[in-house]
Amino acid sequence: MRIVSILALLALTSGSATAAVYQIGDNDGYGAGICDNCSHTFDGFTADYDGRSAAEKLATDGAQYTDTYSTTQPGYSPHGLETVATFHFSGLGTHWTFGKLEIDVADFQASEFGAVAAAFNGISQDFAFNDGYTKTAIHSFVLSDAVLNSINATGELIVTIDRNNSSDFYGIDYLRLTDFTEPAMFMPPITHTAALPVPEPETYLMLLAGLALLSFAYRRNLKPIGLTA
Ligand SMILES: [Ca+2]
Ligand SMILES: [Ca+2]
Ligand SMILES: [Ca+2]
Repeated sequence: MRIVSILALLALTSGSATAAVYQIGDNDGYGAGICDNCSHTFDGFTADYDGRSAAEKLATDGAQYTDTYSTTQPGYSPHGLETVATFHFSGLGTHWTFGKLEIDVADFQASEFGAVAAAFNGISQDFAFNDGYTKTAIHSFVLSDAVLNSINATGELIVTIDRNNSSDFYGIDYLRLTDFTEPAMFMPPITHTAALPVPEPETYLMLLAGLALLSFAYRRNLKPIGLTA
């Protein structure tokens, strides 16, 4: 009950702030319906795989880099000679105090083929994933203060994934940026503390009987003050 009261208070004091979600790519499983955190069906011999919708091919926000394999790898990619995938989130406003970027990828093998050089608004990020060949995975980044400051300064988040120092084959299904401006969103998941056990009727009766016996024994042993034997 106390937790509910705290949540209600937060809801009242948080005004109309709401969390916003910005997404590039439509999470359609690389256009092939491949589930999250499982295995893909691409191989190195058909590496120009292209599962983009017409809208994704025409996009300028970076969706044109989703659903392709291997993304921006010259000679094996539908992107020609491009070596850098750029994802452009715009219209983000200037109020960011917390943010999370989720990216759904396939087949990252950084240790085996070299890590890509990734950056958020030019600030380097660790993309050295080793999910393994044929594996899809969703990775999340909590945005650093430097990245948040850069978003607040520009209203944008530009994600770049540069593969010039990597020969890794990989794919990208979607990127999802979430703006947690709602104070209640910062609260950790509610954990319910165990309630004191409620005695069952039989236990309760036994407890009462025990108390009565104790009371009787106490009265028997009680001697009036001032009397001596
Ligand atoms: Ca798609
Ligand atoms: Ca997916
Ligand atoms: Ca790979």
